[in-house]
Amino acid sequence: MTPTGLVPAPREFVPAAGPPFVLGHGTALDAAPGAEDTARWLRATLGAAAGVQLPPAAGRPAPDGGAIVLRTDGPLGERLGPEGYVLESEARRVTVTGGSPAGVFHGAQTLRQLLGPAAFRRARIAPPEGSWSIPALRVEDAPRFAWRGYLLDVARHFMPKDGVLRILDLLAAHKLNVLHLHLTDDQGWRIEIERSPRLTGVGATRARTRVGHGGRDRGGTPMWDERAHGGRYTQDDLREIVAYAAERHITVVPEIDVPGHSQAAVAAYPELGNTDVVDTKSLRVWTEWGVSPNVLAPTEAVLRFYEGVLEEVLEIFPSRFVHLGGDECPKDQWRASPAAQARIREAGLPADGPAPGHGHDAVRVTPEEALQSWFARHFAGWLAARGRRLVGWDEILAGGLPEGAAVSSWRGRSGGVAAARAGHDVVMCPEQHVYLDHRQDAGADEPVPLGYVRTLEDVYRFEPVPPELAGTRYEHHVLGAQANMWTECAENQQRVDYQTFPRLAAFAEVAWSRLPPPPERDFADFERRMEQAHYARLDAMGVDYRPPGGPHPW
Ligand code: TNX
Repeated sequence: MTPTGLVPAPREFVPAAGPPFVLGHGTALDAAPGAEDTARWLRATLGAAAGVQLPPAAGRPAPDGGAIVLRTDGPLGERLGPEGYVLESEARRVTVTGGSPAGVFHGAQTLRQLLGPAAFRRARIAPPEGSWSIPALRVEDAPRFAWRGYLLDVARHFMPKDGVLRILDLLAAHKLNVLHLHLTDDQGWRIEIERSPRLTGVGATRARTRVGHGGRDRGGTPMWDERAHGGRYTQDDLREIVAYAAERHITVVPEIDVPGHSQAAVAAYPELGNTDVVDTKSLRVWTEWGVSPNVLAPTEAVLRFYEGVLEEVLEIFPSRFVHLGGDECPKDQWRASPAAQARIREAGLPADGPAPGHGHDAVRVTPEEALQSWFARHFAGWLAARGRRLVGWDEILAGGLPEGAAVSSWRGRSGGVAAARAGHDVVMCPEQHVYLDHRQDAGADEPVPLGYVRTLEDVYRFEPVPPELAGTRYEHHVLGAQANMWTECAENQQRVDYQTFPRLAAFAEVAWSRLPPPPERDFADFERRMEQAHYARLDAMGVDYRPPGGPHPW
C-alpha cells in the first residue's frame, strides 16, 4: 500500500527518515539537458497552483528554499526503460531522474501528486509557505506497457479543441501516453483536408439526430432528444493538439476509418461510394447510430483519394502508427456491385480460400473479406514506404494481415491472440472490459444504461496479456492496452467525463503498474488510494466523474 495515494501505483515506494521537502517562493528548479520541457510544464503547473516562480538555481548548490532537480540518466534508462524514473525527496532537494525526457515527465507527475490535490488546481487557493511539502522518500518506477492508450471518438460527437487539450492533461496526470483520435465515421468527418474541402465542408455537419439512450426513464419519459450537430478541427488545431500532446510525452494516433464507417465521406464525395448499386448523390451524413451499409467502393480512384487524404494526415501527425479502422464493414454492396466483383477478379483475390499468413490459425475468407484486406494491404505498403505503420481493428485479420501491421483487439481477445501468434503487434482493448461508453453499474439510474456493465472493479481486474499468450514467445507482441470512449451517447464533456472517470484511473494502473494477476489483485488498496487522494485530485482538476456512492441520474 502506498501511503501517499499515488495513482497509478509506482513500482517501489520507500519512505525515508528526515524532515520533508517544503515548496516555497524560494524554491529553485534546475533542469539538465533533456528535461527542459518538463521544467516548463512544472513551472507553468506549479506556478498556477502554488504561485511559485521556480527560478533556475543559477549554480548555487543549495538555494535557501531548496531545489527541484530534473535530469536524465542513460544507464538508468537501460535498467528501467526509457519511461522509467527515480524520485528522491529530502529536506532541501527533490531529484527526479528519468531514463529519458519522458521518464522525467512521468516523475514530475508523481512529484505533483505528492504535493497534494491543491497542486492540480489552476489558480492558487492556499499559500505555498508551509502547506506544500513532500515527505522524505524514494520512488522507483517504470511502466509495464509501452502503449497506454485512450480512444476518444470525436466523430460521433465533436469535442472542441480546448476539451481535447484538457483530455491530454488528464491523460498525462495518469501516465497514459497514447491518444487515439477517431476522426472520421458515418456520422461525421472532423479533420480538415485542404485538397478535399467538402470532407469537412459537407461531412462535418449532420442534421437532427437522436441523442441519448433509446429507452425511457422510470416515469416513462423518453431519455433522448434530437439535435443537429457539427464541428471540425483545422489542420492548425490538430498541429496544436499534437504539439501539446508531445510536450506531455503523449503520441496522438489519428484514425481515418476505411473502408466502412465512411458515409460522411461518401456524402461529401458521392463518387467514393458504390455508385453502381446506390444513388450515392442522395446520401447525407448519417443521422442514425450503428453501422451504415454505405461503404467505400474498392476502386483505384478511391485509393488515390485516400492517399491524398493520408498525405495531409502524415504531415500533421508524426505518430509512427496510423490507424485506418477496418472495423464493421458490411459487404452487401460489394456483393451486389458489378464493379466490386470485377475488382475481385482482376486482383485475383482468393475465392473462399484460407487466408495467407495465418499458419495454424488459418481462417476461411470470403472474396469480399479478401477485398477488404486488399485495402489494408495497399495502405500498409503505402504507409511503410513512408516510414509509418498501419494499425487497424481486428477485422483486418480476416484476409490475412499485411506485414508490419498491428491490430487493436476489440472483439474480445481472440483477434489479439491470433495476430500475436502470426507475429503482429497488438493493442488489447476488448469491449467486454475497457469500453468506457458502456455503463458502469447495473442500476436503472445510470444516465446511459448501455452495453456491458463494467464497474470500476471490473476495469481494475482487466488483464491485458491474454492467458493464451502469457509466458509464450508471443507475449512481447502485446504492446499494451487501450480504453475506448465512443461517443454515440456522450454528446458533451460532462458525459465523457462521467463515462471515463474514475474508470480511467483503474485502467491507467492496469497499463502502468505491475499488478498481481486478477484474482490476487488488491482492489481494496486501489480504492483506498482513490478515497485518500485521487478523487480529490480529480475534483481539483474539475473532472465530473461518477461518484463512488452512486450515479448522477442525469
Ligand atoms: C463498436 S469498436 C465500434 C464503434 C462503436 C462501438 C460502441 C469498433 C472498432 N467499432 O464504432 O462506437 O462499438 O460501443
